[in-house]
Amino acid sequence: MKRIVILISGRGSNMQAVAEACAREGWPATVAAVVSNRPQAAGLAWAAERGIATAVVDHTRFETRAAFDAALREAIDAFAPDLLVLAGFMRILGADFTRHYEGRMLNVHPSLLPAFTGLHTHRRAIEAGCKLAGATVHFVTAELDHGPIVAQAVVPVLPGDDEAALAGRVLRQEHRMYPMAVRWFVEGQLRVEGGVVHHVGGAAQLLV
Ligand code: NHR
Ligand code: GAR
Repeated sequence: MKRIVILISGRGSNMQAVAEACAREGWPATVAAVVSNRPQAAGLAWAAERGIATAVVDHTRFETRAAFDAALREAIDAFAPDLLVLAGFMRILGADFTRHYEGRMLNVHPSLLPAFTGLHTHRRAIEAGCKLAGATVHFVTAELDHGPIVAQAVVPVLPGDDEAALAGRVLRQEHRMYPMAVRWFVEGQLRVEGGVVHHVGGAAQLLV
């Protein structure tokens, strides 16, 4: 059984989607813990109610990013993860941290990378007049939102869309795509060659 640790900062709907798919589909994996940098993250209560271990490492209690990263790593490694899943986790991680989990840390980012790295992706896509938007699952590397791409999902940007409307449309696709991508990882179906991720069975890495 592969051990999954999920990092959240808030609502945790992607965490839920992954944890529910793992249980329902009988993956060779278990969600060992959910860890948040915010004590009030709603997703913590959801996990605790289901008997999933939780931990909080509150970034506001640390003087430096390096000290936070070190404490976070210690909390996570107590659960001996094979895979770290970032699900709406909102703190940029330093190179020591990302190196420690290189090749076993995934993130879902709400844009079609490499477009719109960073924050406020939906607003920026609307302001740029994009006709397509979407989300990307990628391996996490030191360079923010630049790791190898595992899967992408596309949605239309519709006339009259505001940030909330577009975010909701993208989020529904995240909830389909992220469990699929995490499952590929735990089943050992992913290969990274020259920065490009292939599914060994040739599964479609694009959701439309
Ligand atoms: N860290 C590294 N090194 N590489 C990545 O690819 C990362 C990462 C940490 C988080 C998620 C990411 C996203 O999907 C992620 C990918 C937070 C920020 C940010 O600016 C940017 C991107 C992502 C997450 N955070 C602010 C900070 O100063 C805080 C913002 C807040 O607390 O609301 O850390 O978009
Ligand atoms: C998701 O849309 C995710 O892609 C995005 O925040 C939302 C989290 O929702 N992530 C980021 O913006 C990371 N910077 P959730 O907490 O309900 O999964």
